[in-house]
Amino acid sequence: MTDVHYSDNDIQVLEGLEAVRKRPGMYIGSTGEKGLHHLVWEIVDNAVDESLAGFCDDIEVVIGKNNTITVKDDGRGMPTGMNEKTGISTIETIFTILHAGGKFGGEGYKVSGGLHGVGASVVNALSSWLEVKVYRDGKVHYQRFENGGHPVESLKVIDDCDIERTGTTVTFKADPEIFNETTVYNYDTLATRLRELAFLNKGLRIVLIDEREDNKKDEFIYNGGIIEYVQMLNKTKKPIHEDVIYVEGRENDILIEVALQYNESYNSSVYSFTNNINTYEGGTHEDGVKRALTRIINNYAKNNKYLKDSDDALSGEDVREGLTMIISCKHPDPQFEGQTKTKLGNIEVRKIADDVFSNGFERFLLENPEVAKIIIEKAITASRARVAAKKARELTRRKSGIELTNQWGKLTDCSSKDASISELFIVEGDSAGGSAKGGRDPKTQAILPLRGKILNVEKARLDKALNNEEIRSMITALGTGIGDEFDIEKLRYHKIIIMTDADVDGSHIRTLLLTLFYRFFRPVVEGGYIYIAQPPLYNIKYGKNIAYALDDNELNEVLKSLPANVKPEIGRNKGLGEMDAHELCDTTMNIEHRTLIQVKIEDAMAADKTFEVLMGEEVEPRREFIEKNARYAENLDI
Ligand code: 0RA
Repeated sequence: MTDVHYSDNDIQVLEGLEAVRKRPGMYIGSTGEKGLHHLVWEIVDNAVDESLAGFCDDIEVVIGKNNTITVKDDGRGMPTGMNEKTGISTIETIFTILHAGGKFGGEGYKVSGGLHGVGASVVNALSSWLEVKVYRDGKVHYQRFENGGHPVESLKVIDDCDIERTGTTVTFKADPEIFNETTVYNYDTLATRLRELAFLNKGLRIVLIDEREDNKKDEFIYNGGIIEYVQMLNKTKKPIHEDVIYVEGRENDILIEVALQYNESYNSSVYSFTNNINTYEGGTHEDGVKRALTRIINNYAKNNKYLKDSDDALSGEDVREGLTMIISCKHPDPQFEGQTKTKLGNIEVRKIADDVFSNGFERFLLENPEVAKIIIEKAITASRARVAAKKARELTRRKSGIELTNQWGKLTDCSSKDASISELFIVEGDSAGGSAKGGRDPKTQAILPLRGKILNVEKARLDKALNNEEIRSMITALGTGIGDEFDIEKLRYHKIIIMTDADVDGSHIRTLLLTLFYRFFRPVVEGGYIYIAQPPLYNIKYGKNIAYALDDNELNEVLKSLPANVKPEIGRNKGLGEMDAHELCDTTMNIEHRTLIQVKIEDAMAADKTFEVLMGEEVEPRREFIEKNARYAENLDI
């Protein structure tokens, strides 16, 4: 560094960068893996800003063999002239003076001023070496820094290039003395964020190349921007309308973009961004859009008679059930607040986001009444389920002490308190309940009889079903609570066995129970705690013996296996209630002999759909369902 002349100004500069090396955590959060990747974001953000300014549409990030990082863009190229204030080149100023970067960007939206925002000089300070090349005016400008940001020599021209070619390339090597845990980059971490940046900046092409792994490469370019983002998020879900709804608008240089699509799930996935920064804590842009969504859906539902004036309004939660939504705001002067500085604070944005979204979304609903109907019906269902869940929660919460004992009067509990060996048989009907009580192992098997008929005659929706006392006693027996209070750790039985008759009524009750579990106790289903008992359909008597068969196949096998001269008598089991305790134990409950079917989440999901068909007012789909399930259709009257 003999050819570098230090002025007073330079001394100040180096003291600045020295401060960064002394307390790196203050600038990049940590010197662990997260801090290491932070260096990449600082440099990438500058390139994305150039894209936001409208001058760059191609960014390439290369992880070198030795864990160097190169970020190359095709923007205008950093300014190569002298800086009057510092007396050194603008490029050197950007890379050596703390917080200098932002002052050279001029007006416009910026990622770089936001969450990271410490600037290129911090990356330089924490690097063993850093090189910058700028392609501008037919020349290649170059400067190299070493040992935490010391210029090796001043900016110089090292080559000519095509006059058309412009852009900036920065390469650096994180200093292992600073990043003493690791200097190895994680491909997936980089890929995830770069993909996100590509979604948030439609048309911007971002390439990631890993030279450590045989030039492994990903290219991210989304001409549909956040519309494609929503499509990706919904890829593993089932959308309930085909097209993603997209709204955009601008007021006073503040740009709002919203993309949304509903899916069959019960969760809401709303993500918001400002200047490409994920505002995890939300803020005024998110508030404005959510407020507008609730208002517009309620207005539309009332105006189109989906809701009566006397009905309760749909809540924010109701209209966001199954919603996947991305909100992107671009703001020239964003104020980030909150614990992690990821909450947008600018108050004017609330109204702008509300105005932009409500105008666009209202128009969409008016122009697409079929989609509007699907969305509104989903929200109304959500609202009913919410009210029902609240009621059930209150009812199960209120029961305590004596009341609880009464409530559990129907439950014949097992003596074991160890959930892992305890089983709850949910049995249809009192008489089957009686047989089950007689045939159980009292240590591990609990019996809860349900009065099937009550459920069956009532073409009940779920909310009504939750008013049903039988179902409430089941909720209490499970022990988990419901809704916000749900706690899978409190589940009292690790096998919950639905034992219903092999007829339409039985199938109907099973469907209702599965739906109930799916909607309100999903972790119980996901945990594999729900089973279906398999009572035999046939009994085969021969001489003094009896055999059982689950279905026609088994029946044939049993018959084939019998000795030639016996004359078997084949009986069809009508219901669980007709089996005595001994029979029920032998065929359906005894761990040694029984067959259980473990319920998978897909089964419960299917039941949830079937529920609509079975419980709905329309006879035709119900008849169709029953015809398809002809095995059970014998005793049916519709
Ligand atoms: C300010 C002005 C100009 C370019 C840039 C910033 C710029 C910075 C970076 C950082 C990474 N890539 C970049 N590309 C451009 C140019 C202004 C002009 O052309 O007059």
